[in-house]
Amino acid sequence: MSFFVHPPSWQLSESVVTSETVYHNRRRFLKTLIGAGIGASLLPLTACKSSVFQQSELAMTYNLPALENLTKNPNFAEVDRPITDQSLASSYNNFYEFGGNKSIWPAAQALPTNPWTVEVGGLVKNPRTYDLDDLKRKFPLEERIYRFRCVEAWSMVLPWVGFPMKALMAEVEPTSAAKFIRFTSFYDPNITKGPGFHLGTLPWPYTESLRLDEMANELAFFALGIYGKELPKQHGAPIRAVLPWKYGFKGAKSIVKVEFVAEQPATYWNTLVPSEYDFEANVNPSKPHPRWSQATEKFISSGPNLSWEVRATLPYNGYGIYVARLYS
Ligand SMILES: Nc1nc2c(c(=O)[nH]1)N[C@H]1C(S)=C(S)[C@@H](COP(=O)(O)O)O[C@H]1N2
Ligand SMILES: [Mo]
Repeated sequence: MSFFVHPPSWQLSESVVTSETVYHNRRRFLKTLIGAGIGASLLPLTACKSSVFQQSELAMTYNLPALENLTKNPNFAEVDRPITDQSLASSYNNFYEFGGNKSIWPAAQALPTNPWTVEVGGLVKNPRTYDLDDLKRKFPLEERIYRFRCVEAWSMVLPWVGFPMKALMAEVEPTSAAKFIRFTSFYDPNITKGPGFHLGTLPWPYTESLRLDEMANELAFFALGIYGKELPKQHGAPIRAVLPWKYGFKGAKSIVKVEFVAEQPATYWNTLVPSEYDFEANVNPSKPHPRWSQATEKFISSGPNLSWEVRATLPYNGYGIYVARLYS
């Protein structure tokens, strides 16, 4: 049994990966991805459970300041399964800027998060650039316990802290021309050195997008924290998107820019492999990924030893009452 990883390295089309000037880098890239690919993704965690040193290093990455004045949103106070242990959630991540496997948490510590600004603009009446203090002052923080489902068919339950995206919309007031929102993740090729960074041909920076009516939905959330504290870097500090009815890749990490636009923008995974990562990406048990079924998922809950329970995948990841009407 194995988890699947997104970059179908051997399937990346030639046009994406080939450039004569980067021939050697390309070979290194493919080696990295294949080495980290299907079947091997469990190894790093099992290896790290035996190391007390690594566990304490890991715990330091989430020993962060608590977020103050947060309320627990009673509508999202629990789900039908336990919250995933933080030691697992913070050591089993996808953050390709820092590497092509699940064990990017040490590499991700290179992410510079202070100072940080988020530029919000495009088709809005009130464009604004927020720093983190502005965001915390402006938007009351709440905790929401959400199911989290990766397109690779593993899942967790995570206690996010943040604010609903619709609160930001109300602040900046999109114009009637705005139809989509685009999120852009932090990008600095000298720092984010994951697979493919040396290949100018991959569609960095990581971008994702929603329709405006999806963004206005109750569920769409910006997280500034998790487990009551600031976000660890591996989770996409200091601010990332959380969209629990969609596959995890829609939730861009370490957001530096939020733009309101008229046309559906290109996004990272959809540009790389459109047949595997569609724009909508709603969790759907009856729509298989081209390379695996989505009917069940591997729910990862308790650590530090990696183990999982096989569960049926829920349509819209269990959030149909909030969002199904957006797609009728
Ligand atoms: N910038 C950026 N955002 C990203 C990714 C990424 O590689 N880069 N991976 C996505 C994927 S595939 C998933 S499943 C989630 C993982 O979030 P987590 O590591 O906090 O659980 O982040 C998403 N956001
Ligand atoms: Mo994912």
